[in-house]
Amino acid sequence: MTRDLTIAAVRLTPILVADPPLLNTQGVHQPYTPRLIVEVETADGITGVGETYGDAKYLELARPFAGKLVGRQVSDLGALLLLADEVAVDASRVLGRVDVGGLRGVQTADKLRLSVVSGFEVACLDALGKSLGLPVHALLGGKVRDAVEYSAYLFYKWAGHPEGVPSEKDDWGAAVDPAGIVAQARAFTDRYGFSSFKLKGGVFPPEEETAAVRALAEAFPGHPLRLDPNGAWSVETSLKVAAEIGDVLEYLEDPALGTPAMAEVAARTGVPLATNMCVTTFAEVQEAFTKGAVQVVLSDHHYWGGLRNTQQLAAVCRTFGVGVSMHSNTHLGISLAAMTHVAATVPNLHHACDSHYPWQSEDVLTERLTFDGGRVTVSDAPGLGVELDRDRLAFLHQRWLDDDGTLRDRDDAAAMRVADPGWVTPSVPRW
Ligand code: GKR
Ligand code: MG
Repeated sequence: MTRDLTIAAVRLTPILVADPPLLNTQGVHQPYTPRLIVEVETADGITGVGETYGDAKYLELARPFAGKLVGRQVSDLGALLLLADEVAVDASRVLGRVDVGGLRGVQTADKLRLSVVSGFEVACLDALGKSLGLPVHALLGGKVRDAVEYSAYLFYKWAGHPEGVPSEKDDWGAAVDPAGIVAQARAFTDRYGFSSFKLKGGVFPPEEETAAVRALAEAFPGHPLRLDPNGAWSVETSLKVAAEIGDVLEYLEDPALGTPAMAEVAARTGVPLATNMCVTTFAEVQEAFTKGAVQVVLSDHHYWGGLRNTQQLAAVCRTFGVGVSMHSNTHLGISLAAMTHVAATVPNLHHACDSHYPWQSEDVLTERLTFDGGRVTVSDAPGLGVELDRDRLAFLHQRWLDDDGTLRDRDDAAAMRVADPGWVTPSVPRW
């Protein structure tokens, strides 16, 4: 049977999804966060789905990019990156080191484009897989494992968003001290079977966060633990923390900001350092690897430009003897499926991947992905193996339409100012 893989239509649906009040060094997650759902439809009527950041600056790029795709083949994946170069980036959208959507290193025009491309690449792979009757992992060369392990992503957290702020309730409770973090870890284990734990730090003074890690080590002896303050510490503080809790850490994630500082920390401790902040593009690899600044790179297929670039990053890491795993920001099931497919193909994946998914009570899928023993089973169904729930998509899009604009650009500092009007994102290093 001849298939027509021509892209006949592309649909972009910005949505707002509920997010609990998770604390980080910038502030707190706002009650609803923007995501963009991408649909690519072939001339044969097959639809592939993708997901990426949904803030205005991404949407502004995604719209002209979508126009350029119509008439091309869903199999034309290599061209996506070249096509993206044709889409102009408004320079005023390119921020400095701290990106409002999270902490992902230096924000450049290229990175903005790559984050947009990733949503389209995943949608094209999904459509291609469905057309050919092959799972996405097969299109990427085939899986080397049947399930992908994820870590419990622990956050300091309030019980709820500030009084009077429209939000969805969650049943995780508050976690603002070691006991709260251990209780949260237990809930993650009970609900999903996770056995490795990452704590988002940079929120409280380092001694409180090291106490939380110690408490986790006592509650879960021998389990892999990580602490990630998003570059909030000086080199000396990073070294102090490494000396205090290095014996129970699998790795310390972005303790200090930038490659030179990370290299200094790495030179003076035996605790492995991981990053999703100082190696976020291929251009940043050389300096970081030759200086020995990082021992594990946490790829994020969104800002690395998709699943194929993630595989290339894994090969570069393998070449240099650097570990690779996966970073996550707030995301839904389409992205979790995409992460799982690519992770399944990476031979040198030796650390559980990060995922925010358990924090997301809402999704756009007919069936949520599940964690069993902390793992997501790699789907062998055609494409990503997920199905869009159009009613949910419409509902979450309506929320986006109804928003007066305040939530459409994620801003954790602004969300924190609702509770603490004097809040400004601290300059780093904070401690
Ligand atoms: O969602 O608050 C958050 C995280 O801090 C996120 O923004 C980071 O990008 O999860 C990320 C990380 O590992 O640095
Ligand atoms: Mg991180």
